[in-house]
Amino acid sequence: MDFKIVQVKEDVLVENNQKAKEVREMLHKKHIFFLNVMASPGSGKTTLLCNLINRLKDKYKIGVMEADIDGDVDAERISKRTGVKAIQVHTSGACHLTAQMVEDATKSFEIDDLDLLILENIGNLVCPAEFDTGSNLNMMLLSVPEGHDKPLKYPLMFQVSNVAVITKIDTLPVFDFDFDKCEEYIHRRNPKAKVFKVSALKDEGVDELAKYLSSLIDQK
Ligand SMILES: Nc1nc2c(ncn2[C@@H]2O[C@H](COP(=O)(O)OP(=O)(O)O)[C@@H](O)[C@H]2O)c(=O)[nH]1
Ligand SMILES: [Mg+2]
Ligand SMILES: [Zn+2]
Repeated sequence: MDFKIVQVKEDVLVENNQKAKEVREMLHKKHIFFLNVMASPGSGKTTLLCNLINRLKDKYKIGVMEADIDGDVDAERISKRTGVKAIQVHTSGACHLTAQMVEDATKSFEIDDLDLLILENIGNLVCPAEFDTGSNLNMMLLSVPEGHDKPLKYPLMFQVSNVAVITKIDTLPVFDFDFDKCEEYIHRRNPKAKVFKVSALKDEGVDELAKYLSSLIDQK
């Protein structure tokens, strides 16, 4: 019984990896950089994305996919605050996005016109890490209120993320968050991960992150 469940899950992941490869190749041919943003609910994904997009939108044509189980609030927030096209992708109950869902969603854009495609994945530190979306860069966010121990508890999320952004650093005075420990735990999972510290609300550290992303997008 248990073996059967494991086997089905493996098959699903193999199929998803294949589709992710196709998505990556399709976007590569069109010179589109695809950024996948993952984190828990409320860690500041949409707020940071609005701030980043406003810094990048003059240089790049950007499209945003907002994934949620239900509701359109984040796509509306992005469109209102940045003016870029944002679409809402509903997962019909699923707590992660598959590469097939990404491929379907890209059809809502004039895809050939884009330089940068951004996905705000479902708020969840577990299964989005298992499902390759076809992205060029996985950027995960960990907010100060969540605590510095999260890389110890959610190893795969930190392992598959090229960039870890510690968000809401303006709240440091009221939390016992230890940056050095956090960075050490992140690097235990992925020694190559780049770590940034930002407050999207107070506009701290976002410029540095935008410049780093820009340097990667320019290489496409
Ligand atoms: N203090 C502080 N709050 C923030 C910051 N970024 C986001 N928030 C707040 O955190 C809450 C969740 O933010 P949101 O961007 O919707 O998170 P998401 O669910 O990950 O997309 C909102 O009330 C934001 O105003 C930040 O840098 N500092
Ligand atoms: Mg959001
Ligand atoms: Zn899931």
